[in-house]
Amino acid sequence: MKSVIVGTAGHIDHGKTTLVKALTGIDADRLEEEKRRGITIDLGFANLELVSDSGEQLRLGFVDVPGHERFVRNMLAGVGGIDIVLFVIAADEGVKPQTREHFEICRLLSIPRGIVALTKCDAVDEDTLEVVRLEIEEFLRGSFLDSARTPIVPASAVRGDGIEQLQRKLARVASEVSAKDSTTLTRLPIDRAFVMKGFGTVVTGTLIGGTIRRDDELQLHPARKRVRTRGIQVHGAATDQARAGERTAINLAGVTTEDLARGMMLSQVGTLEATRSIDVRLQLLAGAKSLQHLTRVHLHCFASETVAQVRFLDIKELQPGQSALAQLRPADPLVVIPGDRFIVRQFSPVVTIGGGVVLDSFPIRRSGKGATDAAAFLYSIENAEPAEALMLRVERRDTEGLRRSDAVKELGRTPASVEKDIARLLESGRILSAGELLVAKSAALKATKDLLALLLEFHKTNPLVGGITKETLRERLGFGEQLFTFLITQLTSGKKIEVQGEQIRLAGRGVTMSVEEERARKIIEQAFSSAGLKVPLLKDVLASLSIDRARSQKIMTLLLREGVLVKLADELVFHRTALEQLRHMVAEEKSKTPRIDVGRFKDLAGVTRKHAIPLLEYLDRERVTRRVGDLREIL
Ligand SMILES: Nc1nc2c(ncn2[C@@H]2O[C@H](COP(=O)(O)OP(=O)(O)OP(=O)(O)O)[C@@H](O)[C@H]2O)c(=O)[nH]1
Ligand SMILES: [Mg+2]
Repeated sequence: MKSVIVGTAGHIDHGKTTLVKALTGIDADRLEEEKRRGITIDLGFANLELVSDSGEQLRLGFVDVPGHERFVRNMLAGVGGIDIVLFVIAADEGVKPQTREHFEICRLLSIPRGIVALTKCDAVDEDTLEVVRLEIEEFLRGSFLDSARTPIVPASAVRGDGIEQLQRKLARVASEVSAKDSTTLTRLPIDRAFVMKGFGTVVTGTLIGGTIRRDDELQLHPARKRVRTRGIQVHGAATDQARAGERTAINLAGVTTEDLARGMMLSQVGTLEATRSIDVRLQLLAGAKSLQHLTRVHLHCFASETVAQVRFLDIKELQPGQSALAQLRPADPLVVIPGDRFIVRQFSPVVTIGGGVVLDSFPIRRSGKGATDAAAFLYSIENAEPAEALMLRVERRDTEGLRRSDAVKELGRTPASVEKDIARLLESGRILSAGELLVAKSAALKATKDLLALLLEFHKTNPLVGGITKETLRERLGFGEQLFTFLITQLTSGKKIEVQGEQIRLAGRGVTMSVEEERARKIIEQAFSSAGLKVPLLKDVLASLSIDRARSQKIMTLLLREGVLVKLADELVFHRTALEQLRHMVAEEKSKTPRIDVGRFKDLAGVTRKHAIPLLEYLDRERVTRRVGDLREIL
């Protein structure tokens, strides 16, 4: 069955609640205070099942809103998820201030369709009714409620006029609007939270996307809490699942009402996140004052309400009736996805001044020139098709790449549907997949070029070094682990580079050694590493080799450049591990005595005086020790 949400709108006392009751039989004023004062204060709910002319079964959920100007914020909490507005204007009063304000709100929220009910027609004569009808037609001309597609239905709750006709028109419009999609990401903006005797914690809201089933785990935002769906009611009846477009009540486990409030959001686990900066297109109403950069406003999105600062991207001030790109910085984090609509109200006095559409709920940090790039990105993403929007988001990350989970979070779409677009872009070769990371082909090519250029440069300046270590190369390029590993794997299999242990070199470059030379290198290294600090003479080690002097010199130079061996004096060479151990030993000695003399050092290191002096001088240079007269202070 198709489910559609109908919201009332209109000035105070124009007969919204009375009309909902006449249509559904349900009194949506549920608070004692509402009944006593005869006005609506907070949202009320009702439901009705209808059959369209073509036989389609329709389930209408009604959200009845207050008309009082002081309760517009409550009206805003309910109007966010509606598909059809039942726009109520009393025949005896015509267009009044909240008729205008509610109309602007519905227009800014881009509510697709509506029906105009001209209520209290029993209170006026035929001529007056006709005059009011003309006034309303004039007021709505050219808008989404233009009389060409939106019927104006005269009604009287007292006499019962127009009620059946309204039901028929509602059924027609409801069958024409596109239903909310229950295959999208699940989101339930919470508009009420309370304890129900015998059940526990219950929240209600209009399910604006996806499906919720019994026993589902859901994420509560912005509290970052996991909750479980213990029971579900749709339109007051228990059910196993709620689908997008349904007024939904959920009995939650794992949370108490203290943790809950209107404006919070339930979503599918592990997909969405609340954000503190949102890039938007902001539209200012023609009747508003111009809006300055950095002004604070009240921001309403679905059931949430917070204060936010407005930062324009490419202008200083927004003129009435104009729109511009802006970044909103809400005081409280909220969950929004591209395409979501919002309303802004002046900070004080509080009146509706505009609204707009979310373009990017996770903008990339920027300053200075970056602001222009951000504006360019938003202009291009504003009207992009879904797959193209993904492409633009991958591109803007350049060599940093976009993680798949971030793509889901940024696009606000299900992992499955994002994967479909990823598959298409991968197939067309426009993006590459490096594990979790998506990188634009152009960025990957640039990264490859940079990597090869850096390697070439390295070989030129280090002719005697076999290659650069992986970590050094990655750090110099500033690439993330995943992209780097991906490029190295690609370039290795493409025989552009060679990897040996931790070293990378351009194919065919670097220092190449014969088998004999390799063996000699190992012998030298081994001789010094096993000797510890009691090192042999360099000339003795070299003499033991089966290769000539020129070649052994080359190997020595290599070992010294790579830092495997360290030369402290002409014939005095140590292995780096021996020196590292010495440093530790000396550092530990500090706990026993802050200063040592040469004698103590000789004992400690187990070396002769001949070696002790160069070693101590080395430690001085390395700032492990400092010479103080005949002693060494351990630093
Ligand atoms: N004569 C007449 N009176 C009506 C009609 N509809 C509503 N009323 C009366 O108008 C008053 C206000 O009606 P409500 O339905 O509470 O108006 P509302 O638009 O819901 O008001 P708020 O929710 O406070 O904005 C009540 O006294 C109703 O009895 C109608 O068709 N004819
Ligand atoms: Mg009411």
